Amino acid sequence: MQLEKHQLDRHNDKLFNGHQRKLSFVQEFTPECEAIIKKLMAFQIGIPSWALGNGGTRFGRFSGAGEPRNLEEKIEDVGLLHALNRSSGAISLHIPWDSVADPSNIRNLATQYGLRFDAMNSNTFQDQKGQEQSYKFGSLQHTDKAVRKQAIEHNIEVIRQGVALGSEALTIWLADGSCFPGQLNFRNAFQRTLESLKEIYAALPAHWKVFIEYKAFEPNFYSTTVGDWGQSLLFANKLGPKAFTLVDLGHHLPNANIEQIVSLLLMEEKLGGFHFNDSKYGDDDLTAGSIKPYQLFLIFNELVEGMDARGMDHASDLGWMIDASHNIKDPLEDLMQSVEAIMIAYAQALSVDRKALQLAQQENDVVRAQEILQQAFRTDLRPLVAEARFRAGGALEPLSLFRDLELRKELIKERGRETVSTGL
Ligand SMILES: [Mn+2]
Repeated sequence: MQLEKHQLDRHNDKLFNGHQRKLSFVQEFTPECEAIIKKLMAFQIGIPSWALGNGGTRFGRFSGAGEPRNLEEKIEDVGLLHALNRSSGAISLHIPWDSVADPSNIRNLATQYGLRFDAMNSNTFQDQKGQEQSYKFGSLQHTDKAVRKQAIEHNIEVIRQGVALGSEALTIWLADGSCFPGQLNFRNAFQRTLESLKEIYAALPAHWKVFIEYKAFEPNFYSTTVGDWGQSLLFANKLGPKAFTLVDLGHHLPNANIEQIVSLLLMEEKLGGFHFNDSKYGDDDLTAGSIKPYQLFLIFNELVEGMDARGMDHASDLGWMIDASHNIKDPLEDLMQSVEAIMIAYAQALSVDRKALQLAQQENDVVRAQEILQQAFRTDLRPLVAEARFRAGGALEPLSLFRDLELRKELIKERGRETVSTGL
């Protein structure tokens, strides 16, 4: 399904005057408005192919309706999102769930929707039908060389498929670890994992990156072989300049200071990618900004500060992606909320008075430092985000347009009620 221009125009015309009034108010008090709008327009957030259907929990799955049934329909959904918000111009695939028989067709389809292929994701956390070796006791860390070999070859196959689609990065998240004390020799597991990663690294094309994602616990509950940013950084440093750490917001122990982690990884030139979501207890994979919007802002504050310190391009030098799952909301509506929350946090971080903050830090003026950050956080910059969307050809209010046009109903008409997304 494609959004028609007249549908967008009618929506924007109706809201235009109200939007203008809100925008001029913000412009009056935010000196850097134009620069912020330009940066917002350039900023694109990758949408994972597995977030377009209802994921459920390990207790059950309540199927949504009109879910995409194959990769083509997933691309169609991301295309629809992007047409609405103009900030979701990339899709991230998961192999083997999205294995492609004809990559050039898929590539053309994505181009039609203005989408590129973000990082490719491998999967050695579950066994596939007909697979020779089992990942029950790990993949790249496994004690049996044959299992490791199978997992290495899978990752190399993912790179091969990614090359055909024009992707330029591989994300490796390992479920490897142990569930009980004594099960694993930590050092040996680390070394075996490193040896396996080296073989995958050697297969990367020259301009590719590999992202090593860490996670504190789950599905293993005693130890995880890439359990935190320190372990990921160890791997990335040992592998070489194309290897980076990937931060997934939900993959930390409670109350971890993620903004500090981000700041130091940027300093070390080893922050590669980001997975946005939100959580209250663990890897809850909730809508970005739904639980801790201030933390999201503080993370962006460090991202902007750290990237500017290195002269990095905000839009292209890191891989930005959502990694959430949807249990009770319409996946497309949920993704629109996540993208909006990310854009607001980014806009607010861009509006921080950096010079004043540096001065306050230098003079140990703690009160002033807090005031500067909270001034940015408490200023409603939604009109700037809407203006960026509008100028890029999107909708002033994507969510209301999605509802007004009853787009989910249309998708159900096309695809049916009882659909299950591949991989879910
Ligand atoms: Mn993730």
